[in-house]
Amino acid sequence: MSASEFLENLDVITSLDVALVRRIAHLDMDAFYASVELLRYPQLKGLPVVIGGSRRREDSYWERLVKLDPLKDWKSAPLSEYPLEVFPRLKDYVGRGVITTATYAARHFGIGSAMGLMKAAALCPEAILLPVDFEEYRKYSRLFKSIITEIAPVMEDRGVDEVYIDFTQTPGGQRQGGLVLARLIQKSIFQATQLTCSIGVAPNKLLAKMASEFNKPNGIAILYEHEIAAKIWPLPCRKINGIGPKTDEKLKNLGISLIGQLALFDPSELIAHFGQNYGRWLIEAANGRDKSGVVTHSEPVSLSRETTFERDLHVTTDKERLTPIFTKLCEQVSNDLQRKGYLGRTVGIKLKYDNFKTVTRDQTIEFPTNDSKEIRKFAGELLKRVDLSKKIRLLGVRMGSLIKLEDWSVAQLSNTSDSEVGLNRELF
Ligand code: DCP
Ligand code: MG
Repeated sequence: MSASEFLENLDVITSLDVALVRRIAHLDMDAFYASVELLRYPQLKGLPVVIGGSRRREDSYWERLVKLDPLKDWKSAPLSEYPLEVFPRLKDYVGRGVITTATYAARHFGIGSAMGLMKAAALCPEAILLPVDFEEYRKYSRLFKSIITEIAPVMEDRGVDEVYIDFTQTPGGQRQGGLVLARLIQKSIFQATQLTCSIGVAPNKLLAKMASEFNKPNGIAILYEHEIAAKIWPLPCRKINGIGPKTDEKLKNLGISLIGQLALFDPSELIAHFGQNYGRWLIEAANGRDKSGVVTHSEPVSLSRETTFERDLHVTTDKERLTPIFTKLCEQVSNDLQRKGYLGRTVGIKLKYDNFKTVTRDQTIEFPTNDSKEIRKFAGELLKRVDLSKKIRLLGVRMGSLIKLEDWSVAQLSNTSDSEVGLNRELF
């Protein structure tokens, strides 16, 4: 190649990255439900606030507001003008509700997700309690995700407030380990929603998920492969996404509490305890290795509905209360399936007894369904397979082995014989 030809091609040559390093980001919104609530009640910023208990009702504060100032037209007043006195406090809560999330100010008191509201009240009685408003959270969830995909299109949706993003081929994704792109995304989300998030960028999803917690809230952490020993190994095993409380307990019994200890543990012993698949995965994970890709489109595996009762119920003495609850759960699952366009082939039930022990039962049915009566029938059969002598505090219904309605129609059609299909074609 001549010098002039070389110069002409220089643009092409420099734009070809010799070897793109795999860079994956995990983004997680900060105190998500609480932060969305604070958008409408900015007067609560900096205060301990927890979200949970009941669902939001438009008029829930009016009575108190009118008492406070009967002359003011509260219905047309902006929510940001509601005085602090009208918001309910944790100390006044009675019931079994749990916390979905808490502001960072409330977390300083030891309050966190999944904690009972009454337990939290003992830790911070003056904390403000706001009801949940899933519709609003879903709205902001869609909004922040759409902002991300405008900038970085390879995104995996992991639920209401978290996503994985493949930075590898995205402009800015390689610069400073992904810092440049992470900053741009963080800033763009804030500009559009006033919400903050935290981002971890690492060689894979497993490490990125851990890194996104490093500088929470409103932080970015960049992790390189050569830092695994220094930054990942000192962390407790539970920090690995995929190690739950039961595995953690078993690992502790083997004298393993930190990821580094797990990484250096005898692999054959781990496999002996946890089986081939999970044992090998534990070793890979502890060494920060994860090949899983960023999946841009995914289907739900199952759909379920469950409810915790205000007081524990007994199947025989509380039959009149339980039966409609059970039927309603089946109807809700059926509605969810229909709305999302799925049929399910596995019907499941879940019961939590008054001693908190949980049991599940399921059965695979011949023809997939989304019909509430059928689901009710099969779920009812499953109830006969569990111990109903004890009181229960939670009941749930689940449909698994989902298939898309249109896939099932196609499968049905291709299962029919040629002559029938031919006949159908002629008829239509
Ligand atoms: N959530 C819930 N029940 C739980 C945990 C979480 O309903 N046991 C809901 C409320 C959270 C949202 O899911 O706002 C996201 O969960 P996170 O674990 O990401 O928690 P947050 O976003 O609230 O806080 P963080 O800043 O720690 O991410
Ligand atoms: Mg979050």
